[in-house]
Amino acid sequence: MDAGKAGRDRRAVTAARTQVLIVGAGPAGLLLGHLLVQQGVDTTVIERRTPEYVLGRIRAGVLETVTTGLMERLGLDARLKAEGMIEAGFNLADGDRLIRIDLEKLTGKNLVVYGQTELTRDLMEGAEGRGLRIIYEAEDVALHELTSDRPFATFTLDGERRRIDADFIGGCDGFHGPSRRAIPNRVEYERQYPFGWLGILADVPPCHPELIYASSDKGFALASMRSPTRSRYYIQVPLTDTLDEWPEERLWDELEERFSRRADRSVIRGPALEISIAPLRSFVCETMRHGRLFLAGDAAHIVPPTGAKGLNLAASDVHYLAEALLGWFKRGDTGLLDEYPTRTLSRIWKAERFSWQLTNLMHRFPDATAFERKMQQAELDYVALSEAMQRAIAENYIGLPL
Ligand code: RFL
Ligand code: PHB
Repeated sequence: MDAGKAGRDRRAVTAARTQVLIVGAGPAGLLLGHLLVQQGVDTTVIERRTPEYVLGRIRAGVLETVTTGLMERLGLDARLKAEGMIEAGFNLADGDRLIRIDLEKLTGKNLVVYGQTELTRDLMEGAEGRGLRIIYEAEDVALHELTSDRPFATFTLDGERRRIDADFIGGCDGFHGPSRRAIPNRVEYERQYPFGWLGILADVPPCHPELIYASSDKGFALASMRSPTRSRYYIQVPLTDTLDEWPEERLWDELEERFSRRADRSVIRGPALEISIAPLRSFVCETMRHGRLFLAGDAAHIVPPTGAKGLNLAASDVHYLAEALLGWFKRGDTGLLDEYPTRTLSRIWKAERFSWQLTNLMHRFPDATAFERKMQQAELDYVALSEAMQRAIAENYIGLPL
């Protein structure tokens, strides 16, 4: 069954009561939903968009063991195993120099390149057969009575106002969703960067077998991939730039320059399947719980994509949250629910630090002083010669243990 068909099946809208109501059918909401229904907890997901819209967003590409492990636990990893590309290492480029971070040698572990879109598709397509209810196109979601033991959500579907009562609500509705905003007096930390990433997806072979994060005088560039025949590239652009200013030829020219026009990273051009611009931000909402509402994923935190951590952090939140909710449903134990913010924030802040550090190291900041630029160069020189530095980068990049 295809994900689109499930999305429009109005018979899905039967529950006026569910044990866990999840807002948002991104990776966080879908992973949480599957982990709960697998253990017999009645769960409903409400999503504002259509399944096609959710699957049309091109985002993450690099999966840590925490994410692939959850897909394996759910038995939804057949395509991931068949099509995911193992990344044994990645590269930091600095002008002509290529510094290889050998993940397998330095940590004994590797990563998998598999698009967030494909992971989401696997989770969506697996939903109906496993009893995970997903209600798409739910508009104007509002959360109520969160500090009571009977929280509920209201929303509009096909022009009709509906209500679903629950024992708990999972706020998995991303950075712009209503869940975090429903928490009064929340404590938040934020840094905005003075640039964004312009991304292009194209059916051309990748310019290099491994990812390359490049620091160049014209700004940062990233070469990534989705398959041996599909490439994903990003360049740092000023926040004020719009897509109109980046016709495809200009973007390919820029990529060639930022990869130093070298034969060992020569970009192959092709028509774009998707082009988009995203701003870069670091953000943490430390108040991840309000009564019976629990936040997970981008609803609670954002990292700049340089460390490839966003989706993987969403997966680790969900790991902790599913464990805590199952403790309550199976044993009436509230301990892990109380500990959820502390347990998950400890991992979040370390991922925030790493993503911030790699962003600072590899990008050109418009207001950087000559001294700060020298510091970036000295740090890259140090990384190039020090195995200890490379190991520190590698152990963060593959993901710190849960
Ligand atoms: P999502 O994916 O934003 O999903 C939230 C869902 O909630 C829905 N929603 C609502 N539903 C109902 N009512 C409302 N009022 C709602 N408001 C919103 C939305 O429609 C959506 O379906 O959050 P989630 O699930 O927490 O997942 C987080 C990840 O998507 C995100 O962290 C990653 O994409 C970040 N990221 C990367 N992460 C990695 O781990 N590795 C990477 O390589 C990586 N690369 C990236 C990235 C993010 C990028 N962008 C565009 C910001 C590359 C880029 C360019
Ligand atoms: C991607 O392939 O989209 C990707 C890879 C690594 C990152 C960010 C995005 O750090």
